Amino acid sequence: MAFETKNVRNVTLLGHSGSGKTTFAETMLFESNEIDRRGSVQDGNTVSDYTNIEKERGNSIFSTLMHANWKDSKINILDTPGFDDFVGEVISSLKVADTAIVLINSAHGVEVGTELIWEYVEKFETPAMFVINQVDHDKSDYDQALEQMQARFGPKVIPVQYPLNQGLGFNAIIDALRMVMYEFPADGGKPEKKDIPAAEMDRAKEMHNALVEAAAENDETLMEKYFDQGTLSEEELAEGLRTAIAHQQIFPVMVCSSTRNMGSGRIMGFVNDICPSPADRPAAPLEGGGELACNSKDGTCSVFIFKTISEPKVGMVSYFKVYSGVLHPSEDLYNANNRGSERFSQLFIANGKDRKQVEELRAGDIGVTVKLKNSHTNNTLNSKGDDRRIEPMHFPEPRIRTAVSPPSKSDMEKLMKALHQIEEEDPTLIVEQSAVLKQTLIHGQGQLHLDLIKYRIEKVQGITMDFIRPRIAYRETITRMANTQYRHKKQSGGAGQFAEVHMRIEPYYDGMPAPSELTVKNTDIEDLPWGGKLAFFWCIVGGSIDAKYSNAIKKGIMSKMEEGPLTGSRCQDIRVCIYDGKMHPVDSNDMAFMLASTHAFKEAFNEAAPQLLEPIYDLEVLCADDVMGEVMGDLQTRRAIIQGMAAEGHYQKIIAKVPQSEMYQYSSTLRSLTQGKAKFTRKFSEYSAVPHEIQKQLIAEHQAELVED
Ligand SMILES: Nc1nc2c(ncn2[C@@H]2O[C@H](COP(=O)(O)OP(=O)(O)O)[C@@H](O)[C@H]2O)c(=O)[nH]1
Ligand SMILES: [Mg+2]
Repeated sequence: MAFETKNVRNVTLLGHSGSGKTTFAETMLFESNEIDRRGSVQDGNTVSDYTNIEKERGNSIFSTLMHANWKDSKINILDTPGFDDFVGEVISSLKVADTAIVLINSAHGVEVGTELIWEYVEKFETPAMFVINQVDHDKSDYDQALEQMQARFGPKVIPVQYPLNQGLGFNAIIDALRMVMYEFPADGGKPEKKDIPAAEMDRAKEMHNALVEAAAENDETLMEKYFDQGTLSEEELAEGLRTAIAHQQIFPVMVCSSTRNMGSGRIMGFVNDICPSPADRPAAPLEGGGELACNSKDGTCSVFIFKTISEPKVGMVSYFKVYSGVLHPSEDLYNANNRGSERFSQLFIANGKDRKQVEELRAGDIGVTVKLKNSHTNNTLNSKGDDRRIEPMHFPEPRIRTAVSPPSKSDMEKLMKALHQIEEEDPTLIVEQSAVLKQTLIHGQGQLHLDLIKYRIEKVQGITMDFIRPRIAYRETITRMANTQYRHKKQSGGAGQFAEVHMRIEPYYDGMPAPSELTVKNTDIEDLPWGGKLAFFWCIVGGSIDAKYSNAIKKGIMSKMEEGPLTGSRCQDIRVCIYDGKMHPVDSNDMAFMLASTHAFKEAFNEAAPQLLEPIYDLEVLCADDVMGEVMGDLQTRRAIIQGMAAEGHYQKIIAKVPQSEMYQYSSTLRSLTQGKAKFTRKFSEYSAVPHEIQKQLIAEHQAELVED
């Protein structure tokens, strides 16, 4: 049976690792009879964490699609991993979700992972609600969690429920929307509806009134009714909440114990009654302007692929959302990103690894297909005649990198193939074969992210892959002027070679005045492919060198600038003036002038107080107050320059400049220093001078390498 758009609910479960998302999903599937036995994260048998790697580690790494039928709705559930190493999975889930359900661990309150996720919820403008989970925990503190949520996410955070008796004895929830108490049997499941105990009535009423006000606040007719009647009917209240949630005017808070299976049914009921269907969301923006309303009746079919994963024996599995129209297995679709045609010959709905074939999927619904020929994440496929492209997802810049050393030359090809396959599935992984550094590098979101890629390569592909320290792309420049002349002369039988070049080199900067004492005939300011500039000035008067050799002379300089005199790194920001020289009517040629200028440049460079430059990154660390000292202490050992500190919510934000060479393994160090209570982003900022002692050491290392070669 296919679900109408208005009966589809797409929710994604978000939250700090360990808040209980996967367990909560399992509970929803059990309560809606999708499964007849509840697995647990400990036993490694949940529907959501179905891959071997997740079972082994005991937490989620990939987002998982599931669904639960509840009342009129098909609730599509995307469970996500909590670590920010896997933020790509959060982004793709938020792209297609219409409600974000943010889980809060009742014993911990707002955590770093909650903060991170909230940034994305705000960015995507996704309607959101909270579930305070684990209220059965002996350290559960609902009031404190709620207080932190309101402090951090604002007064739109409005409770719908609270636990009557949190802690080990938990078995009842007070519901201020329905004004009832749900009392659960010892093993959870379907609760009994009871009157709210007299002692709780004041608190429940106060909560109810706050809800009514929030629901009426943005709707004039409801507001009038509320003033007239002093209250709203359940249907009016629901109507007001529906609008308010869809427009992110309120973030309701529900309560649950996932392990005891207490509360998930009511939450699904709330999702069914109150949360937006895909048709209640703004039309999807299209690339290149325009938008696409979610409509199964009038629209032609458009489908967006938000995730792919390769499965042994099956090959590529593609997860998609139907943005418009109705998708049938018989129809040919056209990929608007690469113009290819595709047929979704089998349509599935999924509960983790279990897939069930369906005959159609309507606008708003989420499904799975296999064996697409040439369609990838972020592609849109349309019925013939349309070339709509849904605005693609954007993934964050990598935060860490490592070099990879393969065991043998013959395995290199296999390794690259495996890496590229993972790269295809995981848009936050970047594989780079760097000719400059002579290394294969992988860039990702954190140490855990990279470690898991290594694990997959080793376990699944059987290739051992070691991580080694990546080289640094240093740069070389000069700090003062130097003049030099070089004569290249060769007379070994046959034709001789002769060229003499006199050059001045000096540090170059934009807007630099013309050289004194020289007559500039021609200027050529070149943007170097690796950044920075070469200003090449031709200052020959009286024809001591024919202008036809200027190209060869410049080439000679460039060849040395590509492999700098100090450490073989690239040179930048240098002005070279060619002001004199000699040529020979027979023995001079391009080659001779090239060699002469290369040598002249190298000599001049070494006399011009050369300076190594290193890449500097802008680093932002967000950490809890109590680990601030550790984070700062560690930064001091990394030659960091602190730019600023500011409170953000109950976290501290540290902004610093840190040399790339000092960032190695920062991700894992930070995690262990702070027990996961910190996160960071980094971005390339600029090149700056390497301290003298380190420069000496780097030059010595380069010399030693040259000798070895
Ligand atoms: N006491 C208690 N523990 C829970 C509850 N929900 C989850 N847990 C436990 O918390 C841990 C993390 O749960 P998991 O579902 O993997 O969290 P996720 O990382 O958010 O997916 C597991 O040990 C669960 O058994 C709950 O409601 N109460
Ligand atoms: Mg999980």
